[in-house]
Amino acid sequence: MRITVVEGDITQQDVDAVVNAANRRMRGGGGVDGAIHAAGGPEVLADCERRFPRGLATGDAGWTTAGRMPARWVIHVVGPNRNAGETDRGLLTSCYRRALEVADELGARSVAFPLVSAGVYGWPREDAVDAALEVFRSADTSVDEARMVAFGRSAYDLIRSRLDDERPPA
Ligand code: AR6
Repeated sequence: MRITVVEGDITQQDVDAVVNAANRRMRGGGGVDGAIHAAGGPEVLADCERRFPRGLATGDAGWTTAGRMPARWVIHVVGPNRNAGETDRGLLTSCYRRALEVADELGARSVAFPLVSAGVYGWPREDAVDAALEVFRSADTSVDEARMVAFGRSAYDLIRSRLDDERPPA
């Protein structure tokens, strides 16, 4: 699996699936969740209500339509809310692992990821990047491209530097 990095808005990515940093209620919210529901339109919320009547557990993933976005599916994950005392890093790596499993079930080959939990949920950004990279590096999946979408220049530079750090010298 190739790991790529772009700076931009996840809702505009031309990939099979975009990952949403949702919450347990699965009825939309702020941050990337708000942007995905706004760009995808009301079909995304309607599909959330249909597929997740009782919401989703922290660390888990599930899919809906992407509505009006270029992608075909949204893979929703619920990251740990560090600000509410959810400090178990395994819950964060679980989001990425489960997202790739759902992508494989769907047959999605390209998947765009935000930095789950690194916004409102307060996970330190550098460790949020490393958690994603750890899972991507060791994943057994049919996904060809994991695209990390950096929201802003400083996130882009951080992800690039963590990626380059991990690469052994030639
Ligand atoms: N494209 C890519 N990345 C984005 C975008 C975007 N359009 N918008 C924000 N980010 P957050 P969380 C980045 O807060 O910490 C919501 O209210 C952002 O810079 O969206 O998992 C949900 O409903 C940050 O790096 O998600 C939940 O209640 C990253 O996406 C809660 O927030 C994640 O920030 C989830 O909090």
